[in-house]
Amino acid sequence: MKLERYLEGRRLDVEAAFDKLLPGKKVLPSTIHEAMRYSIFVGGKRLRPILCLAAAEACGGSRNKALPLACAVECIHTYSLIHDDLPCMDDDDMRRGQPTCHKVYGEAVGVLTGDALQALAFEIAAGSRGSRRYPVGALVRELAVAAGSQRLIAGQVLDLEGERKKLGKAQLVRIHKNKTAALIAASIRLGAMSADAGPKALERLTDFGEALGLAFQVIDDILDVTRTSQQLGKSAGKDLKAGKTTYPSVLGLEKSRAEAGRLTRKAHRALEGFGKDGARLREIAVYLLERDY
Ligand code: GRG
Repeated sequence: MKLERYLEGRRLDVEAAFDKLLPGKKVLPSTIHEAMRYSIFVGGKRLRPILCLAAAEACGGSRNKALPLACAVECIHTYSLIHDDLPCMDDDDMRRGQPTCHKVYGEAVGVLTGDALQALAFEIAAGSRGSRRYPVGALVRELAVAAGSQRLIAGQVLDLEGERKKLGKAQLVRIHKNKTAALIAASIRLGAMSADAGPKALERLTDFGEALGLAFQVIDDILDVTRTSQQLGKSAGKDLKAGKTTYPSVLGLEKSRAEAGRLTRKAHRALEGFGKDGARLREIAVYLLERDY
């Protein structure tokens, strides 16, 4: 199957699952459930859930079994975007091509929508099926660690503290390993864990996820300076305005592109032991390297 069709098919699977997992719009209090549905369904590439499903397949597992975990990761991601867009953080009006959650529902409901999606992520993960090596508690823990104060939140704190300071490449990498790569790697690991991946396969996929996550962020930084807000569906040129150190500001555009290529090759090398089973993940890495939104 062509990659575009695969991505579209998996996106639809994830969205159909969400329709069942999210409380209905009319469930009281309806404001919060409407805002949760708005934020999930407004758009998004569904990269993390798709990677979770593709990793399960690469390990010989079933997509259906991994689907709740894929949705749980997307809940954490969407909550982080909602909170990141709040006036006390990056203060943004546009996300996924539409007004941000707090612009539509107000700041207080924006905070609560993020909170509710985070709680829902754990509810969904707790209701998923574990495998022989990884009982459901291990899956919930995996998600909690990736979303917690030493990974996703750590990245956000370091990012905020780094504003208007000149950071070096090592500090930049530290931010993005936590802010971006940790959740991407966890998405992949969760898919593999649901498929009962052996320790070696899980280690390889962790290396793949970490390299891919960093490559994804380098490209994100490049697009922030080379694309318009309309093309991105979020405010472009934002990093510069916020006084943030980025890959292009440290390395320049040319070297940043080379860095993204280097990281993608590193991700590919991690997949070598998978042979044909790793083909989809390999293809997704190339697609992300070449993306223009
Ligand atoms: C506020 C707890 C908290 C964390 C914030 C994820 C994050 C940390 C902030 C969001 C802003 C940002 C630029 C994060 C880096 C990760 C990233 C590139 C997110 C955008 O992910 P995409 O492009 O978004 O996959 P879609 O909308 O396609 O899902």
